[in-house]
Amino acid sequence: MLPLLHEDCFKRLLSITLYHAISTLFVHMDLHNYLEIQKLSIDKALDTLLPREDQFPPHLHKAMRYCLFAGGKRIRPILAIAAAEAVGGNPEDIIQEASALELIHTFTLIHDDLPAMDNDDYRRGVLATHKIFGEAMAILAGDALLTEAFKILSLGCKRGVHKPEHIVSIIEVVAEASGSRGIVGGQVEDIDSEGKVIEQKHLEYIHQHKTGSLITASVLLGGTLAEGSEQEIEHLKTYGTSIGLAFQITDDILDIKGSSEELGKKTGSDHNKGKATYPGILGIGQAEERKRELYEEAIHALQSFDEKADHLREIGLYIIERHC
Ligand code: GRG
Repeated sequence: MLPLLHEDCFKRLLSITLYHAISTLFVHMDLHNYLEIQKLSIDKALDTLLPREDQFPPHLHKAMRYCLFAGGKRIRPILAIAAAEAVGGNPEDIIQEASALELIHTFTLIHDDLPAMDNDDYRRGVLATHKIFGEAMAILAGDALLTEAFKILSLGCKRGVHKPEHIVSIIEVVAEASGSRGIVGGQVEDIDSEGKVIEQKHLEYIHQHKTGSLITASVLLGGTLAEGSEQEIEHLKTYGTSIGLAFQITDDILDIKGSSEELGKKTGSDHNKGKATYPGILGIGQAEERKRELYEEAIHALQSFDEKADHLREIGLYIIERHC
C-alpha cells in the first residue's frame, strides 16, 4: 500500500491524523479536568448549603445527604455553569443556584427508586435511600431536598449578586420544569406506559419531560443569571431541549449496553419492567442515530456563540458518549 503514496504526502497524512488524535485526546483530558473541578466546587457548595448530619432531626439530615453524596456526575449544575460561561458570566456567581438543581435531581432519584415507582434497590453504587432509611424517611428526605432547593434559589435575591427579576424568572423556570408540565408529567406517563406499546411521539414526551425538562431548565438558569440576551437564552433553550432528550436516549442505551459497575445500578431494568425506551421502539442502531442527530442539533443551536461556549459543546459530546 505504502509505495502508492508519495513519501511527502504520506508524512502529511500521518501528521494530520496524529494531530487529530492528539487534539481529540487533549479535548477529552481538558473536559475531564473541567468536569472534575466543577464537581468539586459544586460538592463544596452543597455541603455548606445543606443542614449538617447532626442537626436536629439527625435521621432526616443523614438521609438527605446519603444519596446526594454517594456519587453522581453533577451534570445539571455543570450545564448551568457552562451556560453561564457561554454568555460571559462568572461561574462563581451562580454556584449556589446551580447546586440547587442537584438537590432537585437527587430528590427525583430517591423517589424514583421507591417501591411505589421503579422499585430499584441500588443507586449511585450504593443501596437506595429507602433500603437504608425506610420508605417514609426516603419520601421525607426527598421532600426536604426539593423544598431546600427552592429556598436556595430564592436566597439569590438576599445575596445581592443577581437581579430579583432574574431570580423570580429562574424559580418559575425550575418550578415549571419540575411540576405536572415537566418531570412529574413525564414520570406519570412513564409509569402509565409500562407494559404497553406506545408511539415514538409519546415516548419523546416522556423523555423530554421526566429527564429533558430539568436539563433545559439548568442551561436556562445559567444563561439567565449570567444575564444572557433574549436571543442567547432562546439558543440555550434549543441546546437544552436537544441535549436533554439525547441524555435520556443514552440512558436507555446504557441500560442495555452499559456495565452495572460503572452505572452504579442494575442494567436491564427497563426491559424487565416493560418500560418504553428508544432502543425498544427503534432498535439500538436507530436510537444511536437519533441521539447523534440531537447532538448535532444542540451544537447547531450554539453556532452564534464564540469559544466561551466550548465547554457546553464538549459536554454535549460527553452526554452522548458517556459510559455512566
Ligand atoms: C420533580 C416534583 C417532582 C417529582 C419527581 C420521581 C419523579 C417525580 C420523577 C423521576 C424522574 C427521573 C428519576 C428521571 C430519570 C432521569 C435520569 C436520566 C437520571 C439519571 O441521571 P444521571 O445519569 O445520574 O445524571 P447521576 O447519578 O450521575 O446524577
